[in-house]
Amino acid sequence: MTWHMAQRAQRLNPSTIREILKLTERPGIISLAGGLPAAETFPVEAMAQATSRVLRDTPREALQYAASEGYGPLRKWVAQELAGQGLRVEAAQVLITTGSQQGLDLVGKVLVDPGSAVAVEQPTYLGALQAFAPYEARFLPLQGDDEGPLPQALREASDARFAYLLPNFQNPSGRCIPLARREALVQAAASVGLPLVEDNPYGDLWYDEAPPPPLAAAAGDQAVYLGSFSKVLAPGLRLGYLVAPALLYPKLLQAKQAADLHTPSFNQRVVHEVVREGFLQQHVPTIRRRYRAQRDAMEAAMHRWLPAGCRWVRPSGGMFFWLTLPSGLDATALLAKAVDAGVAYVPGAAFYSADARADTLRLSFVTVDTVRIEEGVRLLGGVLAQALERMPAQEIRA
Ligand code: N5F
Repeated sequence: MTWHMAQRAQRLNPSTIREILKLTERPGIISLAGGLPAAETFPVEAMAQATSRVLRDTPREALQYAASEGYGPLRKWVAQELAGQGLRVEAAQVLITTGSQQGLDLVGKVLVDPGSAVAVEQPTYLGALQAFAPYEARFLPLQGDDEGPLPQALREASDARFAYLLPNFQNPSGRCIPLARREALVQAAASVGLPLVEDNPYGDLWYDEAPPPPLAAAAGDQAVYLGSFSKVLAPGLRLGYLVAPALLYPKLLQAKQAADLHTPSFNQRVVHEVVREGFLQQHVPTIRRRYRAQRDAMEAAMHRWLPAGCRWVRPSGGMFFWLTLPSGLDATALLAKAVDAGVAYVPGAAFYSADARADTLRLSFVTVDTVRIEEGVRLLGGVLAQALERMPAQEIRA
């Protein structure tokens, strides 16, 4: 007997992040790789209290199968929360998902045919590439600059089923799209009828000032918006949501029914119990303070330990530094040496849909404390310096 695999199975690829996470489970490795929130920020006490209230007050409902759309009061809470960011939506447009990663998969399932073009930033979130690829998307790289994709690039992508954009503290580059560029992008997309899929797991993690309103606030029915509880509460809950126009909602819902019937109702009720009386208003600022200090510690360490020729832009939010190495250095090739030295990162190449740049890498500043950030960056600096020494002089073009 032979198993004959579907065409799409060929396009299922291992996540570079998940593969590296396995390596980093080795004792002693300082992982600056996965975007793992600092475990110290997980609201263990609030979760414990909410869990016992849910089990005391609504145990049977919480443990039963439930609606695919999600827990009503949580959907309402999400709609109210988004209104505060300028995105006016009905609770009926909110679909609770099993992490925003599932939202990406559902979007691919409903919107992508084999060969459909999907416009993506360069670099972009590799988990989105991983989600869209099995539906046989053809990626259309969007040209951009320091402020994000160029409006003209969106106009030229009018054939695409949608443009996948990360306006706030992009994974991996850290870049935040300024207001004027957002307006120009929404206008450009509207002028050619290009729908937008906006992914925003990091919007609450700002360290200097709150980001401008989401694209979906101006784009209305032309956008699908994805959000997550992973970075403000805990990723192990696997709780996210999407907001979709009425035309798309039923299909996304049916795609979700086929995938998992519904997101765990127990988790939804516990999280609603945690957030419903404003817990995040106190909690999120504590995360911001912590991550701001960690970002600053990482930047100081980078100035201290990285060899000349390394470049980065300080992110004003999110979780990542995006590093460009002196050219000639290959971050993918150097990863094994870095792990041997005791530090892990994600090579930048994984974040490109085409023309991957080998001289880039992503460092998370949120996962480990400032002492280990300093040590991790020192180790990385050592690996890079050694690689530079071994390189013939003519190959270094910093
Ligand atoms: O809501 P959730 O937890 O499913 O988050 C998925 C997600 C969606 N969109 C963007 C832009 C994201 O950055 C993420 C989460 N990405 C992390 C990362 O490191 O890039 C988490 C990956 C951790 C892992 O694969 O274990």
